[in-house]
Amino acid sequence: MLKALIWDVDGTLAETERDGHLVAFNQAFAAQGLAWRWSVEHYGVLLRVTGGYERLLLDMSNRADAPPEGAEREALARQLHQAKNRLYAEIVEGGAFPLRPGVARLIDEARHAGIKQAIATTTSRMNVETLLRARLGRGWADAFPVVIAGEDVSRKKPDPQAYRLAVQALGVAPHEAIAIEDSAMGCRSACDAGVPVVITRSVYFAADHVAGAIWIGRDLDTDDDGAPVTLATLQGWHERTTAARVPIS
Ligand code: XBP
Ligand code: MG
Repeated sequence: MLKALIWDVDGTLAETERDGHLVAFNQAFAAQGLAWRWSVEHYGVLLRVTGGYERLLLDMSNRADAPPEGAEREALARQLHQAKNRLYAEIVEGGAFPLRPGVARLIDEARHAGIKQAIATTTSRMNVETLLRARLGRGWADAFPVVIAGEDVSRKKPDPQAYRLAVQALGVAPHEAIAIEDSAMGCRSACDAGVPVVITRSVYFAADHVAGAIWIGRDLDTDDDGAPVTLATLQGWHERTTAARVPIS
């Protein structure tokens, strides 16, 4: 039986990467007096590394004008990352982008049906809170009693730690939940924790090869037959998957 939904944030709830984090990174570079600018394409390459701080370090490792590897580089990355998150909050609060199709409806439906919900993300906690408060209103935390964010794990996705912590905090078995993700790395994280995964493809991972998901779609608005993806749809996919795993004696 489906008891919980565990939501990824970036790319899944909204197109936060292209329309939020990328814009904010470039604003942070400008505010710091740096001539660095990341294009939409370059950011797509950097997204292979999860975590904004880690992404900054990766980019700096390929720049001749970055501080040398070590304490100075790390301090600059930390400073830029904090500035980026402040600027990201301004962009989100300015209403620049909406939740993706079907997301608000499913969150609401699950909430009213008593299905537990959690967040499992590599992004920073303040980014989650800002986005959910801005898009769902002050009562957002009633729908999400469990939030596992980047600061809560020692190993970010694709490591399964975030999903392991989420199911533990929800008090459900991994197979009693569904993870909703947009990327192959997120899918691997949930799958390795034993949580069945539904993929709603985001702009950056539209053509990614994703292994192990129970459903892969363009968004959560409609299923393969053009019908709305409802809680009942998720329950049907979940039942089919878990039934298939029961050994026939
Ligand atoms: C996506 C990420 C994050 C964001 C930026 O997380 O990898 O790093 O790009 O957020 P998910 P931070 O898809 O798991 O939500 O700068 O706070 O890391
Ligand atoms: Mg994501």
